[in-house]
Amino acid sequence: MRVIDSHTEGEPTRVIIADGPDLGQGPLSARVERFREQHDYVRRRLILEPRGYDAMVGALLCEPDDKRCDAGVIFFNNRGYLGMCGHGTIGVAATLAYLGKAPTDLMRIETPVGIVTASLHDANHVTIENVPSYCFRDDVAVDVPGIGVVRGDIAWGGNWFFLTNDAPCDIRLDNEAVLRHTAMAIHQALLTHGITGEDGEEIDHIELFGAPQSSNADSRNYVLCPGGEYDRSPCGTGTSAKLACLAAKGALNAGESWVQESVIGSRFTASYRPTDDARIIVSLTGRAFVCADTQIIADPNDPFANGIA
Ligand code: PYC
Repeated sequence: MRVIDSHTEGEPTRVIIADGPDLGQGPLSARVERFREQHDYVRRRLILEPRGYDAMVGALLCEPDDKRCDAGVIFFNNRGYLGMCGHGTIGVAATLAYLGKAPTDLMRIETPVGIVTASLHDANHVTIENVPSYCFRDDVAVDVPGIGVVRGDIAWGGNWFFLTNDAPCDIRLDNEAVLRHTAMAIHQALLTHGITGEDGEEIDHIELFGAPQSSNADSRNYVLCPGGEYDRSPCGTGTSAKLACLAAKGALNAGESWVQESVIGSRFTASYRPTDDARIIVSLTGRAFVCADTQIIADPNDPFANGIA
């Protein structure tokens, strides 16, 4: 397999551009199931050590089912498969630009949870428009063992998020161990108490907010992803979920700009427009940089060819 690695505001994306698994045709949601059942070793080979590492997100480009789209994409990580991935979509756009294959106008990309668009301003700056986002429940109290009651909102931004301002410390990289412990405990408490997204879906991303460190940002976040790693970028789907909650509370108007800082200080600039059915479409801009163009080798005698499980 040939893969191109990039990072979007610090968060890695590994795009398979040749010799990936053939998942056939049909809806992307069905193709994800085929990936999971028949080719999961590809996910493990690319993402787990020794060829990958836990923060990495993979992307398989495929034929779209919806012929209005330029491409389809399935995102995956160290735990499994993601509905959408904002930083990953920016990484895919920068990768296509590196390969000289990016459409000059708007790219329409099909994901298992809906269609997104990406437009390149140059080789690195990309604006994406996400799937519709919404706040599902606000001000939910969760009793977290060892921490106490934590209050937050539940929102969809292409993945399910629990968003809380009850961070135990400043959102800084040198507090990462405490932030991770808190977010993991909240995730476990949500599971224990059966608190879910719509239709019983697992809330698998936890987002802690605090004050920004730069004067021209609005907020700083720490996002725990499924699989236990934190997002180095401000998380595209997490920023979308944040804007859905701000919009629901009347705290941000359509078209107003929101600058979301990540725990490492990188940033996305976002805004939204409303839809007819009380959801919002978030548009966000960030930078991605290609950092490797690699041939993945799996020696048949290598006991860790499919990752260290
Ligand atoms: O940017 O949406 C995102 C994302 C999800 C998981 C990691 N990054």
